[in-house]
Amino acid sequence: MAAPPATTCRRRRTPPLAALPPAPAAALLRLALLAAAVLCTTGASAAAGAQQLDVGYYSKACPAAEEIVRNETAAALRDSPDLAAALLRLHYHDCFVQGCDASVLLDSTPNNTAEKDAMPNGSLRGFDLVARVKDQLETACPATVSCADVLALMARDAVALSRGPSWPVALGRRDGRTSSAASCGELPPLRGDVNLLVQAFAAKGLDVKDLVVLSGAHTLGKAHCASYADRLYPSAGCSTADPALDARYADRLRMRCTMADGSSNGTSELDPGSCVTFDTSYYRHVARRRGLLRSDAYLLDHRFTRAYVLQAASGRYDGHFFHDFAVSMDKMASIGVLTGDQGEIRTKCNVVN
Ligand code: HEM
Ligand SMILES: *[C@@H]1O[C@H](CO)[C@@H](O)[C@H](O)[C@H]1NC(C)=O
Ligand SMILES: *[C@@H]1O[C@H](CO)[C@@H](O)[C@H](O)[C@H]1NC(C)=O
Ligand SMILES: *[C@@H]1O[C@H](CO)[C@@H](O)[C@H](O)[C@H]1NC(C)=O
Ligand SMILES: CC(=O)N[C@H]1CO[C@H](CO)[C@@H](O)[C@@H]1O
Repeated sequence: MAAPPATTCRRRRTPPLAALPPAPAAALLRLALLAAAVLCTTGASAAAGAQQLDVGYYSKACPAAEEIVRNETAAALRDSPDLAAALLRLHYHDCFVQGCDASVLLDSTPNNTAEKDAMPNGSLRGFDLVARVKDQLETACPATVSCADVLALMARDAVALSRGPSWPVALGRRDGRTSSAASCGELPPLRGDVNLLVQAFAAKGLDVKDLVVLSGAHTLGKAHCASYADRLYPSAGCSTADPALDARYADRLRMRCTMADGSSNGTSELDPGSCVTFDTSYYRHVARRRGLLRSDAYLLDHRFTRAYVLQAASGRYDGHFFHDFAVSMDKMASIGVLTGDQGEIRTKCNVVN
């Protein structure tokens, strides 16, 4: 019998099979995106009513902002590379629930249950690291850099530091003053079908390509048993284990996830063997019906997403995926942002001013 999937994310010393894109491609991509961003921002007009995000937003008020974020994030990931996944997921949850306004970071109050305490969204991690980075920014430039921008920058840096692409992040988001557990219903459903995923993304202005590309974020990190146990055991609505899951892989997962109700504490890597490296091996697992979550498996059920998965799984399109990911992240990072005199710049990310 095969060994159960590893519980800990180990950093790979050698590039995964057929994965790493040629470094020049990544460098070129950075240049091209940067050039595009510079063109766009110099062309942006301040005359328009709603203010735009801007790559150079802190260049005068806090020129060291990006370097501070990057340095702190790099130092943290050297000790705990698996925090990269946590940072990427925080930004995703922030943007899908009530816009990228750092509402995901707010604590509950006696009167209000915040997003972070919604179950079962409760496995979000990385709050302490975000708070440390924000403290450094407050020392350098008090009351200047929003928590929502910190999340966007840390997500980008987390991907880049995990050997993924990098891209310029447009800045100038402001922080919201509310956070509600109930709003977590805006997140794409874990169970349903691919059309529900497509709809959840469309509701945020993201298309089916963004869905399959951003799902590639599951190249990093782990999931708790509760998130996939219902695929392994016959359950209420279902008389067999999920037929969309490779049977031998399911056998291995059951060794870590022994309780049909998902109560075992085990976790499994979303991209086994490469869960701290940002690469296309996630798509190889999905293509072989070894996507861990139902939402990963659903990507094979739609003409476009299936074609994209199979193409990315071939290992010959890593540069394309990196480029696509940067583009889709930029779209996601502008969902429902507050700008201008909306919201506030929080001094502590977990409480409103
Ligand atoms: C398509 C809809 C999506 C669904 C249904 C979904 C669902 C989930 C679930 C259930 C987990 C495991 C949580 C746990 O058990 O601890 C997870 C983990 C994760 N998700 Fe997603 N997700 C989706 C899209 C995304 C997107 C768009 C991103 C980022 C761009 C993302 C980034 C991550 C990361 C990095 C992890 C690992 C977290 C960690 O290791 O702490 N996900 N996701
Ligand atoms: C970031 O780290 C580099 C290299 O260690 C260092 O030279 C630089 O001063 C740091 N920047 C900030 C703003 O801390
Ligand atoms: C809770 O609600 C009451 C009444 O609406 C309000 O006076 C109080 O300030 C609130 N407390 C907090 C911590 O928000
Ligand atoms: C799972 O973790 C919780 C909290 O850490 C602990 O109380 C519980 O005993 C653990 N359950 C098992 C089966 O190990
Ligand atoms: C992805 C996920 O688990 N979302 C849940 C977060 O919490 C809300 C409110 O409890 C649920 O409605 C979501 O399904």
